[in-house]
Amino acid sequence: MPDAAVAASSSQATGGSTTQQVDVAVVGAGFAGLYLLHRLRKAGFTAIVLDEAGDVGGTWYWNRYPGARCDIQTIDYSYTFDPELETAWKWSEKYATQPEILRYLGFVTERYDLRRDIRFRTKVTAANWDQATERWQLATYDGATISCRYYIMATGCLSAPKPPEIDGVKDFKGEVYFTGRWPHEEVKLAGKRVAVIGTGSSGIQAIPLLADQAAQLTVFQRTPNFALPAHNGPAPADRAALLESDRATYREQARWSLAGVPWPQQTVVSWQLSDAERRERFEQAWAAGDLVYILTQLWADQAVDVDGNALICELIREKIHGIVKDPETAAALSPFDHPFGAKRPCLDTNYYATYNRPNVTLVNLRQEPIRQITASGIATDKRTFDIDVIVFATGFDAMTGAIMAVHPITGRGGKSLSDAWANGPQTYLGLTVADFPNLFMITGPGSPSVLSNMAVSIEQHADWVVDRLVAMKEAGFTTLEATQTAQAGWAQHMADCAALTLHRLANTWYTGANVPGKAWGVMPYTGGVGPYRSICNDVAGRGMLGFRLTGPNVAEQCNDGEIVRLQPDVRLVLGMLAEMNLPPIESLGAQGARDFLTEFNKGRPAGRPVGEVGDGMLQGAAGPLPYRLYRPATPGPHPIVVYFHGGGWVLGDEQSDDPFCRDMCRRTGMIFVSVGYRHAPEHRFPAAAEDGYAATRWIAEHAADLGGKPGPVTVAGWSAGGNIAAVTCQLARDRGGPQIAGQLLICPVTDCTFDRPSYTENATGYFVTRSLMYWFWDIYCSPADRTDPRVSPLRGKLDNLPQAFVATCEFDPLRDEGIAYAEALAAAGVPVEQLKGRGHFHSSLMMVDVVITGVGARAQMANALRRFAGLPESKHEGVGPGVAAPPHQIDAAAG
Ligand code: NA7
Repeated sequence: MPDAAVAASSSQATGGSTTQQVDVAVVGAGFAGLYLLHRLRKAGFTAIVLDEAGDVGGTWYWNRYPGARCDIQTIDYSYTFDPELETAWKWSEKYATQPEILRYLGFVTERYDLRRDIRFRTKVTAANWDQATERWQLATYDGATISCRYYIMATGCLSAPKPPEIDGVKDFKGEVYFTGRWPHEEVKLAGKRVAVIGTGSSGIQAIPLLADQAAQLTVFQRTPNFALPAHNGPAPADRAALLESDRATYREQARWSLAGVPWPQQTVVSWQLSDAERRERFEQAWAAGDLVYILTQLWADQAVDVDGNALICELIREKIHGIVKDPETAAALSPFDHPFGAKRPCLDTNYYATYNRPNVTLVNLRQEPIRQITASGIATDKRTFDIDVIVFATGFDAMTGAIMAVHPITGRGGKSLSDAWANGPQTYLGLTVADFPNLFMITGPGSPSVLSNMAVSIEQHADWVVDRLVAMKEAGFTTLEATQTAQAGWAQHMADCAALTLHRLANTWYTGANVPGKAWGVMPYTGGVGPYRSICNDVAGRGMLGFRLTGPNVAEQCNDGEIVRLQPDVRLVLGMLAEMNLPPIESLGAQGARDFLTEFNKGRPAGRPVGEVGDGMLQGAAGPLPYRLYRPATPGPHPIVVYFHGGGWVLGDEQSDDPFCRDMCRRTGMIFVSVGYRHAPEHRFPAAAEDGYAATRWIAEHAADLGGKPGPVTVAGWSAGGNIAAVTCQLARDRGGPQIAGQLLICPVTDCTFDRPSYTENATGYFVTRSLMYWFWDIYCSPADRTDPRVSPLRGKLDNLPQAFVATCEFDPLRDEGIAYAEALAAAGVPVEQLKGRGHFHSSLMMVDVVITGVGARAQMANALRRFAGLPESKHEGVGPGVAAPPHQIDAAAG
């Protein structure tokens, strides 16, 4: 039915009962549902909001337990769509209590006259897409039905409490409460023996207040959690002043930040700071009482690197031991099994100190699991506790629970959402699901949601959805549906993002691990609020990429594809480079380009410490050359890797790939000698190649003097350095040594033709451009010399060369010539392993601690080097993100 006709008859009789007809039905009257209703109405849609609760508030309607507060500062945890609303409401505390937040949502409801389109005490029980009318039919608990063009689930991420999964709950004769379904009337605990099961945010907020009231409080803890003091009070003056000074800018920065709160991105890495400096930063964060601050502002590697993270864990454990007097209790409260931030940390008020009270006991379920709940209390493996009241703070079936609570949701062709999500939620952008036309989720799985300030994420989603509905209406489309390609691409991008973080190392409700039988996977989008916003905008800007749109009088539109094919950190790096609007490197001249590279390298994180870094001179083909040597901290002598830096035979020096050399030195336990070979245009072909060969010979001859292991050396190089390494192997074979044990070629230049597809596909946009490569070639080598194997090793004789490991990157003009070289080596009988960096660009594998998704590839390259040198492989780190598959052996061609 066309929408105009629907609007004309808002209700229709069907089989004796009445079906309400609206453009849009929204489930949930919390933060999201209220704002959606406001926006939908303003955009001219008829809309209704349905909620099981008796009033507005969503999660804040249900979670009334003592101590319930938000744990994002309230000045950030607010609507921002209307500046007048912002000034009309004043929060009384840094972290508002549940009653105050509920009052705020009530205030918003009245201010925008929302109540008249909200149906309370209306539980939606089923939703069915009717292909014939292209409308959703919603069934409700009381029998009323709703027909809508668009169905939006604003059901919240933490609104379906999970059952306690403990035997005997029904036998208990005392009082039982769930934090997520706390009664409206006062719960009297004075004089009672109270048990709390669960020490997540809810338990940790409630426990100090329950301890105040109860005669005896026994806390049953399965997993200790990290909690930080909230230091609640008035909003901190500095944050409030920042907001007041320029509200619009503050809000805009929040929208583009990582977590939805405007804090800058931290750039200093932990190993650049002394113990004292790290402690100072930590103390400042502890005093700030702000989760987003401590999660993002200590050091840049805290959320992505196990070692950087462990430093924080240790400092927090120290705090716990400082507060809790009984050492055994302090130890039991100290988190041990997950990185800080991988499980939702908590903000508390007097939580740890509560365990110093005489009426509070902690039961460590890791040592004595609960056996069962009995009529009179709780029995563990070791003891029984007589209890009058049990408070379950056992959490939620997060992210998907409230969506799946409407059951069944049936999409195109009768497909049910529970079947579609049997192996975990599959979405496009966390907003839509393939095969479920016109269904939207607000902050659904696959969006930043619970890893962000929900207020910011909710507004972004609601705006995006309503803007799309308006655009569709204007263009005459009536249905919208994500494609399978787009959805699969999003799943890949989600996995790439998650692999960057430490969330994979914790069993939490983020991953579904808290619900028995639930599929495991990091459900929220971990790539950050700002990047996510730009992706959503990109989808719209690129003709609704990944969506199929249809309408009665318009041609179907489907601009299919994946919205992000780059690794997430590569996307950020390239985005930053694009924003810098740099002139093409080739326009700077050779010296200008060298200066640029020096400046550019100053901005990268300092490489990690190795045993020793020293400089020296070696003998090149036509005179002395500088080198830089990286020695492992382990006892030597170590096998030697001769390394050639990148830079198109024009740029760079023995120090310019410093972070990479350090990283590989640490990973391999081998000496890296980075060679400062001569550059063009001062020294054109074959100077660099001849230097490479001469330097390798010199290093092999002087291995013992360098503290290395005499015998065969290994060569490695990136880009033009990869070219030199490959050429060196050919020259060493033909000129009687030195002996080379193996060659690691990273994105190497191997040939002088530029007609392979990667040169066209990646001609621009990925930093190393086709035109830059032309420029390098022109400076280094005249056309007449280009087929010489000393610059185009692909044209050389390839048999009897050392075993090789060839790494290439997907978005690199040099990709295909690297692959061609690997294949040609294999065809010549050389053992070759190939690694194809999916979603990576030419510099990815060099950008240590920046392109973190390159870590898996670096681990594999390091193992290859160790193998070449006859060392045992170090512990395999698994297939890192951005690596299509474990490197595969190319079978040597028969004969
Ligand atoms: P959480 O964070 O999921 O915490 C639930 C707690 O309950 C957690 O400590 C669980 O231990 C514990 N739990 C769950 N089931 C059991 C059983 N069967 N036995 C013992 N202990 C159990 O939920 P919250 O309500 O506290 O917080 C949810 C979010 O709301 C919070 O992160 C904020 O974002 C707001 P486990 O860790 O699983 O071992």
